[in-house]
Amino acid sequence: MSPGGTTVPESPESQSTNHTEVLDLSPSPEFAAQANGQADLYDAAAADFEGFWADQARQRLTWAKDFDQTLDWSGAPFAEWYVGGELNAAYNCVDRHVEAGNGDRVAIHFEGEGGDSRTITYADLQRDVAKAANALESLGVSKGDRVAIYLPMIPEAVAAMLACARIGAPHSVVFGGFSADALRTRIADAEAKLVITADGQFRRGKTAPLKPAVDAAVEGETTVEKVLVVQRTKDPVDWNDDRDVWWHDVVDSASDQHEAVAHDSEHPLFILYTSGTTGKPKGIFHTTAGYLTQAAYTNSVVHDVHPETDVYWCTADIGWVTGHSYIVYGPLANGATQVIYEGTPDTPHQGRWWEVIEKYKVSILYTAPTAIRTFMKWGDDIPAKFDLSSLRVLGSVGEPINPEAWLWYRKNIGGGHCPIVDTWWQTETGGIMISPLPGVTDLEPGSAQRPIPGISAEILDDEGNPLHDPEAVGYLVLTKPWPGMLRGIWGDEERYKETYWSRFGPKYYFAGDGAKFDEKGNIWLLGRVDDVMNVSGHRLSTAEIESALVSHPSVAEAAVVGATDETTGQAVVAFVILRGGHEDHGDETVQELRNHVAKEIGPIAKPRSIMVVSELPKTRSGKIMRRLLRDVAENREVGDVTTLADSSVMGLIKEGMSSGK
Ligand code: 6R9
Repeated sequence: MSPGGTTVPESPESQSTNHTEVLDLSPSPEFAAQANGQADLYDAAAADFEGFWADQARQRLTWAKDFDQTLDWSGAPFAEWYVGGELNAAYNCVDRHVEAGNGDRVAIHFEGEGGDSRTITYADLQRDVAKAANALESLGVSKGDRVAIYLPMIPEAVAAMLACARIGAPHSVVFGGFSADALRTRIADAEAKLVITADGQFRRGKTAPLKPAVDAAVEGETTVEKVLVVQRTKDPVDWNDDRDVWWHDVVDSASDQHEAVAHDSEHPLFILYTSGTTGKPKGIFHTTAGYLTQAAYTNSVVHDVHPETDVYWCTADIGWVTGHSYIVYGPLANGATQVIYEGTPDTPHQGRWWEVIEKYKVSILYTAPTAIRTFMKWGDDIPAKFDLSSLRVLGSVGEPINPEAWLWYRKNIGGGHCPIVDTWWQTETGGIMISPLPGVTDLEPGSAQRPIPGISAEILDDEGNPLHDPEAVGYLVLTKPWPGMLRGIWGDEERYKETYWSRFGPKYYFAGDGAKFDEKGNIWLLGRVDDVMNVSGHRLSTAEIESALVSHPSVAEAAVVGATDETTGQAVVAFVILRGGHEDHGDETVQELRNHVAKEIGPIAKPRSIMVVSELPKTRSGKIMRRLLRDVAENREVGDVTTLADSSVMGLIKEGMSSGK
């Protein structure tokens, strides 16, 4: 985060439209009456902050040993929540529901891309998790060991995560779309002892291999001792007898009885890598009790999950934090019934999601603006062919949802009546932080609105003064610790302090997002202020993609920016300088570099466009001025160039573009 040098994005014109004049966006009395989240929660949290969070933890979770202290902030910014307490996260997500007589309740309706499906009850899940935990222990995993998980969206991914949690072995889930190199770096940073993967996955009607990436990632010197492989596609795989073990050999034959020992409240639950401002991904780590409390609480009051009656579907991948908090830990802690879908939204047809909703009578849908904008593009007639009347709550996460997409979502998916919860949060926050409560809040399309009960936020100007004037754009900060907060960056205490708790001093958590209040006091999130992009709700760092580009033999220098994109929110646009002796072969060069990035990081990071340039705009201190490149990428008049070391550079770049070079 470049303090002082950050630019807060301007708020797009369209966001200011006042739609509430024409639409009634207050909760219906029927909805309000049955909602889990009631207005008195705000008062309770304001009156007694620690008491409020203590109640949430005790009411929502089952403890093996009660805690003595709700919050210890004496070592700030390192927090401890629920000090002295002990519990097991997997027991809370599975066993206790069976013990309460709900073993027959469906935990997971699994729907494969090709239409294969499996129904997993809580009793089934208990056996699956126990077996997996026994298998992991037989492979030498014990409390404190790290386990990397590189799996598609299949029920085994949930069982694997919960088995780790049960043992107390922090998991590090790596998104299945990441490359072997990305996986290798993450394995090395966490010093993972075991990797859980699959032979492959189904994508767009075809199989895509996963195991070769793991083979490459653990080749040579590695901390990994065993690779546990789920058979999903049955495609042939290379096999190392000393290292590789089939899931169906060791898990299926394991005992379905496994004792869930209690872990300390602050025992690490998982590490999840996310992009930072340098090329090195940050291992955000979360601990057990605080994280689980916040995941369960928010899933209840924000998504309004009623476990006895709702069918909930969060469309995120398990490799992102949304999949952790709102597929695995939150809904399962609450004993909810949910859908897990493996495939893409347009296979075998563009109505696939709506078909899934109709089939399972999904009542709560949680997805991302990028998906909604894609559906808008495909046309209203597609969802109109399906019965979506079971839906009663819609959610959005990952990036700002523009009012147009919000209104389309409400009308075409939500039947014109479902409340939409636009939920702002981060990998670091562990759970939802800013969002309407669906039974309480008068909705405002495009705004995440206000901190949920128990959470406090402010917007600061460059000097750290609170901004309350409507439309004044500043930086979002959180002003109090919260149970689900990250406990640090794995192995790097300094980076944790410096990244989150130094920009505005140690009292404020700096989120890295620009924000403003409107005249009604709603918070509008305006995108990242650092060098992190948000493509389809996925965080990518400019530095990481730049280093991938520069690792290609023909590239001397690269600068990457996120340009506004109608569908994906932002798109990766790269500017490269070729090395001497390497000619620009137009399309061919561009394609080669795009593929190179996909190979180095993953297809998600592939630049939408790459421009070959002769110079990059830099300040005198040599910092690339991405702001100016963003102007070019978004076809705008180039802004202030006075701090450039060489002010003619932008002219050269623009000229190169118009001549089609
Ligand atoms: C959960 C998740 C975090 C960043 C965050 C912000 C953006 C997420 C948003 C939103 C506006 C929302 N973001 N939700 N921006 N409105 N409702 O996405 O975590 O992958 O760590 O990304 O995503 O910029 O800082 P993560």
